[in-house]
Amino acid sequence: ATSFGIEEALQELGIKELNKGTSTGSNWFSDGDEIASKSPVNGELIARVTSTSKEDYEKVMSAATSAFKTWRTMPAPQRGEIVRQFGDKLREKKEPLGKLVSYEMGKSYQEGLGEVQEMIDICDFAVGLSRQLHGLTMHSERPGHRMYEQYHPLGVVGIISAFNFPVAVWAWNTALAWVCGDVCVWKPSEKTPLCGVACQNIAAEVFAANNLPEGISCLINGDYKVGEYMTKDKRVPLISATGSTRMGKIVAQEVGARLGKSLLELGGNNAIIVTPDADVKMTVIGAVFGAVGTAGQRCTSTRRLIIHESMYDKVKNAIVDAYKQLRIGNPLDENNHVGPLIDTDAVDMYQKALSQVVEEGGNIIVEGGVLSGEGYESGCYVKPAIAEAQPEYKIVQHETFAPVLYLLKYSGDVENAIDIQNNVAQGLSSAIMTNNLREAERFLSHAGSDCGIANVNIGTSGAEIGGAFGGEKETGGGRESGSDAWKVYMRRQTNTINYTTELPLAQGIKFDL
Ligand code: UN1
Repeated sequence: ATSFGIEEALQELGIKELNKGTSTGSNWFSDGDEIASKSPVNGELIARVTSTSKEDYEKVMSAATSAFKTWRTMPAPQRGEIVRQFGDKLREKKEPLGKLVSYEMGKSYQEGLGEVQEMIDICDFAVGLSRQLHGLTMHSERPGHRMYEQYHPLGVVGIISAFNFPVAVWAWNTALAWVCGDVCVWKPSEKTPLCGVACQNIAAEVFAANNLPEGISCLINGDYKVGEYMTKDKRVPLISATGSTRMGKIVAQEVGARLGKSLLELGGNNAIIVTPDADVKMTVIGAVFGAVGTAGQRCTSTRRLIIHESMYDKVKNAIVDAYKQLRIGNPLDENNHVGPLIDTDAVDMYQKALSQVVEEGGNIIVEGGVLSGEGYESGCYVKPAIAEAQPEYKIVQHETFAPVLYLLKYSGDVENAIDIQNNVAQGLSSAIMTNNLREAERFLSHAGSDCGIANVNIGTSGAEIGGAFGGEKETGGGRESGSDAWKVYMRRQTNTINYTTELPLAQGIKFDL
């Protein structure tokens, strides 16, 4: 861990050998078992973090609920000012934090920096938003009455995030929730706890400098059992959860059972449709980055290419050629394109997917495999693979969080491709490569893509923060980040005010006393 400036980065982020939550110095409490964070880059132990017991959780909740009382009464633009300062701190810490993301999670350093950039961008967005938490006014049907609506803070927002975007997804949620007047309790993935601690340290510094109460930002650590404290807790009106569909179904049921709100951002099975009018060069860039970027571990990763038969061989050859250029290795070394998978369990799932596609009749055209030897000691490095398959194969219908790309062929009209693309359980991201206006518009029409994200001449991954992010069907239906996604973090209230001396009833009802 002495190379690539990791030691310096850890030091700058306040990461110690054992990171222990206490009530002083940083806004988290935890005294439970230790979680070891091992880097998939080289298999080395980076540091340890204490997990949150039920008792610690109660301390966290009382810090959060009492902080809410102060925070909710602060004018939203002043809350925006705190988020502005947080964004500035992230600018200062961009390099060490990007490095930690890369080292703990395994994505390339460039992508680690990109993730911190998303955090900075959402802070800027939230600062502007802090002056735009608008409700509507409407005309009352009664004389001398005024009607309007306002948005009030919701309370404690629980955030459960995944390993693959260990810092950005928290920021999308927390930056918006903060300007909305909420306080947040965050459970990062137990696979990337140090990213959580680093962000918590940065946030704690900003809150302390502004004499704000402990508890606006809280951290809890552990596996799903710790997440369950929140999902079952009535004091948490909103749970925002990012992760697998399997996890999302459990969270939705637990939160739904108490009629809480959940914002779910779950699995994808994202496809790019390649039409007869596609620009092949652009298709290759979009598809290859989409399939192998972050080692295929984005929820927006490209899993399926649906290629028109007239273009099939051309596109296939171009992509196979592009895969030959890929350099797999240490993600901190900027010469490499593809880093490791998160852990050896992920490697197993990758291998199972490759054997399953063959069992189902698929044809592997770019061989996969686990790399070994110098530089690959962690056992987490795999070769991006490509298989020719059929849309209905079980494995093609399934989201495998690894760099496995399926080539599917369609013939005839673009409608046939849209059918294939929609005919999966998930509905996150989708794309079409075409220069044909009619095809593009059909893809975007009511009868087109059923996903939350639909792109033209862009791949499936790499969405900007300004749009609402999320998807339909088993992706969970939630929207995070830009547009009006902030509304889920607030409660809406309709207000009617009578400024007369009469009390007329609505709907013209007569009730004479
Ligand atoms: C995720 O994989 O959970 O659109 C989020 C993208 C990124 C976010 C992905 N901006 O690929």
